[in-house]
Amino acid sequence: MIKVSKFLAMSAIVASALTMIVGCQSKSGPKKITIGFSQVGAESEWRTANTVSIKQAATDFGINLQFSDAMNRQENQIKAIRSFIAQKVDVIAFSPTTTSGWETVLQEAQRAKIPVILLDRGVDVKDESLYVTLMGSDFKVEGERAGNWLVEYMNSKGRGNETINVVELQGTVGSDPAIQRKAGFDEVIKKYPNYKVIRSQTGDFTRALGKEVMEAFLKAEGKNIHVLFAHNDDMAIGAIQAIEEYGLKPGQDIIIVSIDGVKGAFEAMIAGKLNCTVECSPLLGPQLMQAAIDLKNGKTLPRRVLTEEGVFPAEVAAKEFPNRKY
Ligand code: GZL
Repeated sequence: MIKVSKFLAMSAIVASALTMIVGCQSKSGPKKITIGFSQVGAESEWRTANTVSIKQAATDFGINLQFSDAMNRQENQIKAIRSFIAQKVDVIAFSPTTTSGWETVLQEAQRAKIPVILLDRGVDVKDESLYVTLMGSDFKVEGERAGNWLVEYMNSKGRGNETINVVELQGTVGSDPAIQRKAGFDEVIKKYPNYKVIRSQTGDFTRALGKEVMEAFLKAEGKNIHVLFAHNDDMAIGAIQAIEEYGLKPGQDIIIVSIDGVKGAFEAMIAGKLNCTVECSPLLGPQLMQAAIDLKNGKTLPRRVLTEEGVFPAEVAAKEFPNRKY
């Protein structure tokens, strides 16, 4: 015979368990997936468009997004990832500021059994099980495309055998795109002994620093500069201002090729101040959200999800501009 007090205690336990189960289901259906995302910062038009894509996709897919802006500092990203672990989010995703220094915090995420998705940029880790997938562009191919476009363009202008002095505005030091874009561009032009990178320095992917470094290049080299290769459009746009203030014509006296394909680049090409932009799409939000849902449904993700991209020379800029989504 169960005593009344014991029966009441057991029913209280059952009732609270049922409340918890019902609570987990919540009133509006199954529990929402929560993604913790650490963004690099807001350094460029590309990055802004990438953030918009991620936030909009979270809304469209019904995902609870915990978004953190690292202001271009790795230590802020590490702090954010630790906070996502403490919050027990379902998935951690981030675009790493730089390629190195991630093992410790990614091991903490692995121990917490939280899957990690790399969006946009990659990392250098020995243990590749520390992340589930890398979704984004092939930056080395982008660098090769910039180099190949330049060689073909100069040949088309009858300048293929001239001495071609190139100045290079590199992206953020140690970042995946800066390392890979430089490698891809160098691989192409090393086949042509008349092409030489005479100055190369980081502009940190920003317009302001791109302008400042281009001013220094012009001061040192002046009309000895034939070409500017910028790792992103924002630095190219900053450099265009420096070239004009120096008294030269960007796009004519100095041929300019850059990467990203943002609206500002198309406007500069239509104005005749930029000669080519190599596309690098920031519109990665929907595929990130779908990947998180697939992970939670137990699906296996491919280790690498590449973005299909094109090359846009100035000749097509006006026609293409209305189609641009970022
Ligand atoms: C590339 C991305 C780069 C862009 C820059 O995928 O990581 O960072 O090229 C941005 O504009 O700052």
